[in-house]
Amino acid sequence: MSISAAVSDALAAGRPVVALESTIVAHGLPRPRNLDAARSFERLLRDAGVTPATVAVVDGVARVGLTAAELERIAEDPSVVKLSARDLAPAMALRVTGATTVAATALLAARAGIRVFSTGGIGGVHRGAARSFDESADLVALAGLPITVVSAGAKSVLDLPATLERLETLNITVLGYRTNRYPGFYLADSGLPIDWRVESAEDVVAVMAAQDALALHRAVLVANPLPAERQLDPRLHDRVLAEALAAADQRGVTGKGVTPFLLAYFQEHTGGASLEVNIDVATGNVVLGGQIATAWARRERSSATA
Ligand code: PSU
Ligand code: MN
Repeated sequence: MSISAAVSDALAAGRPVVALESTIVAHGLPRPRNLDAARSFERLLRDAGVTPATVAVVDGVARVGLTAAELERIAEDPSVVKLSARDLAPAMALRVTGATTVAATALLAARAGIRVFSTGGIGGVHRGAARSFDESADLVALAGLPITVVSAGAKSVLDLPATLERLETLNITVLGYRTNRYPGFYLADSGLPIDWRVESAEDVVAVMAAQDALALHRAVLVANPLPAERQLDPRLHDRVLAEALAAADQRGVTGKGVTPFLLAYFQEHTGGASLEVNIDVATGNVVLGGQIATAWARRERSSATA
C-alpha cells in the first residue's frame, strides 16, 4: 500500500484529510462527466484547505491519494475493475488496476489513519435480498472500521428499511445531519426515521471522540440529504425505479454487476436529470466531509497541546 506524499504530510502535520472512493468515478458515473466530477471533488477540498485522498489500486499498488494521471486513468480506462474489500489482496497480488468501493476505500483509508470519507451513496441491502442474499459488503466493512462516512443515505434501488435494520444489527451509528429522516439519495427524505440528529461538524466530531473514548472501532455514518428543491422529481424517480428493477431481473444481472447496472439504467432513463442530482449529492457530501475533517483536525491539535 502506498500513501501519497501530500496525504502522508497532511496526516503527519495534523491537517485535515478526506478520503474519496473511485468506484463512483469508474462505475457510478458515465464518461466524460465522471472525470470532471472526480477532479471537482478534489478541487473543492483543496480550496477548503483539506487534502483529498482518492483511493484506488493502480497496477497492483493500493494507493491512498492519486496523481492527476492516475485519476484520469481510473475515470477513462474501461478495463478498470470494481474492487470491494475482498478483492484487494488478489488485485495487489495479480497487479490489477481497479476502482475501490466504499468497503475497500474505507479499509485502505482507515489503514492510512484517515478518519473522514465522503461518498455519494453507500451500498446496502438489495430488494429481494431475502431470496438473493444480495447485501453490499459496505455494511459489514463499515462495522469494523473507525471511519466517519458522509453519504446521502443509500439509493432507492435498494431496500432502505432493510438497510437501516442491518445498520442497527451491525452497531453502526447513524447521524442525520440537520434531519431526523434517512435521506433517499435522489430524494431528500425516504420517510424513514433516524434516532440521532446533529446540527454541525463539531457535533459529528464530538460523536467520533466519544466512540474513540469507548474504543469502538466502528464507522459513524453521517446521512446528509440534498436540499429538497434540488431532488429528482419523485414521479420520474418512481417510474424509472420500477423499470430499472424489472430490467435487472429480466436480464438476470447478479453479483457485483447489480449496482452499476441499476445506476446506469437510472442515468439513461431520466434524461440526464439523475446524473445532475447524483453529482449535486456527492458534492454536498464532499463539502460536509471537508468541514468534519477540519473540525476533527482542530480537535486533535487542541487535545495534543492540552
Ligand atoms: N451507490 C451509489 N453510487 C455508487 C455506489 C453505490 O449511489 O457509485 C458504488 C459504491 O462504490 C459502493 C458500491 O460502495 O457501489 C456498492 O456496490 P455493491 O452494491 O456491489 O456492494
Ligand atoms: Mn451485491
